[in-house]
Amino acid sequence: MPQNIIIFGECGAGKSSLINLMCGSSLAAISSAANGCTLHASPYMYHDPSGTSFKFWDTAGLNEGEGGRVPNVEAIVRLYQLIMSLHDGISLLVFVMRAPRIKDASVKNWILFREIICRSQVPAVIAVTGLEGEYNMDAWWTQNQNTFRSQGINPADHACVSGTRGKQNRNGTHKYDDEYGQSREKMLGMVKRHYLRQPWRPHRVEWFREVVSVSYESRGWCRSPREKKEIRQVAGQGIEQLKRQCAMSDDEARKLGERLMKG
Ligand SMILES: Nc1nc2c(ncn2[C@@H]2O[C@H](COP(=O)(O)OP(=O)(O)O)[C@@H](O)[C@H]2O)c(=O)[nH]1
Ligand SMILES: [Mg+2]
Repeated sequence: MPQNIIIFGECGAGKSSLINLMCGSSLAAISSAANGCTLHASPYMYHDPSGTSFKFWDTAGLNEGEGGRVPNVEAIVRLYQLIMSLHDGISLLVFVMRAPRIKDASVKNWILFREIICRSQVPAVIAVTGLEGEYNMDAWWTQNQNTFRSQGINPADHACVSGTRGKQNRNGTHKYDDEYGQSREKMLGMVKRHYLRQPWRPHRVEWFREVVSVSYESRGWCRSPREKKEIRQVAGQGIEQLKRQCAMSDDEARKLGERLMKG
C-alpha cells in the first residue's frame, strides 16, 4: 500500500515542481501567473527502488487570505477534506515555502494544518525552494532557523533545495542540473527518513469533538425535580488555538469551525 505524503504550502511555492523532482517526471502541472494554481488535490505515485511506494498529494495553494492576516479558509477546508478521505491514513506532511522571506501567512498555515487539523499526529518537514543561486543551499537554514523556532515552527527535518533546473545551456544541459540532482536526493532522503510506518487515520467524530466543538449535557445547578437537560455546544481546543496561535478573532475562528463541520 502506498504511503500518503501531503505536500502543502502557498501557491507558487514550488509544490508541483518538487513532486516532479521526486517522481523524476513532469506529471504535475507547474503553475504560472497565467494559469493560476491547482484547485483540487491530485495524487502522484512514486515507486522507490527500496520497495516502498509513495503517493504524493499535490494540494490547493494556501493563498494569503485578506492581506495575509487570516489563513485562507477554503484551502484549509480542502486540506481537511483530503485528510478525511484518505482511508489508508497519512504518513508525512511536507510544507513547501519559497526563500527568502518567511511570510506571516506561512507560519499560520503551518500551525493551522499541522497542529490544529492534524493534531501534531503526523511528522512534518519543510522544503525551502528557490535556493539554486546560493553557493551553499543548506546555509540558508542555518541562517534562518532561529526565525522558525521563535515562531513555533519546529519541523522534524528540512531540505534546502531547487525545484528548477534553470535555463538550458547550448549543449542541452541546464544551468542548475547539479543543484536539481542534489535536491532530489535530499527530498527523497527526507521523506524516507520521516514517513510514519503506521499512518495516522483521523477519526471524524473524535476529531470534531477535540478540535471544533464539544457537546455536553448540562443540568444547571438548581436541584429542581424537573431538571431540564440542556445540550450545549462548546468550542473545542482547536477554536481556542486558532484564536491564540493564528491570531484569529472569535468570529473568524468560529466561522472556520463551522465551515469544517459542514465538510
Ligand atoms: N527559481 C526557482 N523557481 C522555482 C523553484 N521551484 C519552482 N519554481 C518555479 O515557480 C513557479 C511555481 O512553481 P510550482 O511548482 O507550480 O508551484 P506550486 O504552485 O506550489 O505548485 C514555476 O514557474 C516554477 O518553475 C525553485 O526552486 N527556484
Ligand atoms: Mg502546483
